[in-house]
This record gives sequence, C-alpha cells and structure tokens, in this order.
Amino acid sequence: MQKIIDIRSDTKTRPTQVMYQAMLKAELGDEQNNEDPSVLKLQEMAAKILGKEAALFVSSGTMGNLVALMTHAQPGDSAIVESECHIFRCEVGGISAVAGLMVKTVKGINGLPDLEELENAIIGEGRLFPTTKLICLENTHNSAGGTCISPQQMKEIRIIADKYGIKIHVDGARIFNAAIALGVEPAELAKDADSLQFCLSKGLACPFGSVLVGNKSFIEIARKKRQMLGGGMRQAGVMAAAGIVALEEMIDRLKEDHENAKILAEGLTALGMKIDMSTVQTNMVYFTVPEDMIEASELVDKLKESGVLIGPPKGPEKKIRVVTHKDVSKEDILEVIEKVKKVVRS
Ligand code: TLP
Repeated sequence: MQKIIDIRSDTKTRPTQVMYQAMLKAELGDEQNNEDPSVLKLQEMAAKILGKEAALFVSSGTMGNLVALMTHAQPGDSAIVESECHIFRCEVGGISAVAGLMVKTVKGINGLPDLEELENAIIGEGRLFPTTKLICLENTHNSAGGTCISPQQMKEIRIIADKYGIKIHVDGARIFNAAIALGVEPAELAKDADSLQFCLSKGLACPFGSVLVGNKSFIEIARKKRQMLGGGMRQAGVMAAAGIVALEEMIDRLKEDHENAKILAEGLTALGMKIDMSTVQTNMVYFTVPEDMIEASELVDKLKESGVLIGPPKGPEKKIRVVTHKDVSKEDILEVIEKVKKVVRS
C-alpha cells in the first residue's frame, strides 16, 4: 500500500498507544451528573494548566466556542470578532443562528485585531442598541497562518474590554502551540481572557474533544448551555482519558511540529513558492504557487497521486495550507519537499 503523508490538518492525527491503553482502562461514570472521574480529572487538569477556576469537557472546538458565546451574551447583544476568525468564517454562523448575537468584524494583522478599530466597533448601552458584550480572539490564528497573540497584546485588549465592561473569549483551539512558540506558560495566555476553549483533537492528537475554561460561575452556566445543545455526555471518560494523556505528554512535543513547519516553509520557498515567513510561527504554512509555475489545483492533484495530501487552494490568491503534526516526521517533511520539487520541475 502507498504511504500517505497527510498534512492537510493537525486534526488528522491518530491517538497514541498510551492513549488507547488509557481509554481501555478509564474509570467511568455518568458525566451529565458530574460522576465521571476521568472527565472530572481532565477538567481539573485543564483548569489548572490554564490558570482558571473551572473547566468543562465539550465535544468539539465549535461546541466550546458556541457554549462560551451563549454564556457571555444574550440574543440581541453584539460580539466583536476578527474578520477572518474561525468563529465567524467556519462555524456555520452559530454565533448568530444559535447564540443570537449581532456580529461586528474588525480587520486584524496576523490575526490580532487593530486596537483602534476594535474600540471604535464597540456598541454602548442604549434602548436601541445591540450592546457589545463580548470580544472574541483566536490564538493561534488559523487563517492568518497559525500566528500567536502574546500576553502583552492580550493585556492591551483587556484594558479596552475593561473600559467598557466587556468579556473576552479566546478560541484557543491551538493555545498550546502559541505557548510553546512564545515560550510562555499557557496560563499567561489565558490570564486576560474570561474564557478560553482549547482543542484536544488537533496537535494534541486526541480523537475527540475540547475543554472550555473560565471561572466557576461561568462554567456553571456553560454546563447548562451545553446541555441545551445536547452536549451533555454519559461515560465520556473513555474520551477524557485520551485528553489526560494529551495534557501530560503531548504539549512539549509541539515544538517538533513547529521546527518541521519551518523546514517545510524554507524548502518550499527555495522551490519558488510565495510564503510570508513572518507568519510561520507554529505548525502551519500557507503558500501561493507562482502562476507561471503550475496551477495550484494541479499541484494538489499531482501530490495526491504521489501520496502527499495538502489543503485545497483557497480564495482569490489560491493559497494552500499545510499543517505539521505528530504523525509526520522530519523525514516525511523532507520527502514532501522532494515530491513538490519533482512535480514543479517536471
Ligand atoms: N479547524 C479545522 C477545521 O476548520 C477543518 C482545521 O483543520 O484547522 N477554532 C479553530 C481556530 C479551528 O482551527 C477549528 C478547527 C475550530 C475552532 C473548530 O474545532 P472543531 O473542528 O473541533 O469543531
């Protein structure tokens, strides 16, 4: 069988053997009744790592974000989001359709909203107004290239939020990538947020789940919102067990993914691909194929034939995303570069 190198996303990662063993042996209970010891342990660990009082295990990043939106704000309120963020672009409009929020978008640079524009977008109290109750940030920022928001930048946004009594939610699907890249504790990145969700199912290699963290009263309401969405679980410790392994063993190794992304970005640049290297901060590389080289979709198809799966070209620039993760080694990355070379030079 042909070897496949799948770098379309870090969501493609498979559980480790240690995870499978932990899942087999997990202590279980009725999660909806708060009786699953493995889920309780995962939540406790997650809250501690992110420096928050409490946590809630949820099925996905999308569910974690939606529950947070519904907990912080009421239908008819508004939320400010960076214009290219996942919540706005890739969560089926749940922010409006389910949470009932008006959305104001603010342009970002490397995923960080412009502070002046952010402040100008705030809608105050008033009988006629959809008052701004929430600012949503994304760290790392997926479509900006896996770019990081630093603790200092978080602080600057906190100052604006506090001036108007607004909450901050972080879509921290890849918050541990940000922490590793910035060389800070994950809690430093969560300190100025009221809530944060991170995904276990991306670079951390779990088959399932995200965790939402915040203070006790926030998590209490979030638990009820999760129930409303049908997200209350039963013997979810089977999945939480993998999450516990992820938090214990899978965070530090993310630096390998970042190193591999750099190698890949440099290799692709040397072949003539256009890459903004300033955005290659974590495990993602976005590149554009020069028009006179090969059609972007043809490159994707030809690589697929040779066993390399990369993201489809997107947008007017036909940008292609590749994401490094634990199931691709440095050797695999070098093989990818060689295969791209073969395609573009043939
Ligand atoms: N991102 C996925 C999907 O868009 C396909 C990917 O491959 O990158 N926030 C961010 C920043 C994300 O990147 C994602 C998923 C989510 C939230 C949603 O997480 P899930 O898929 O668990 O609902």
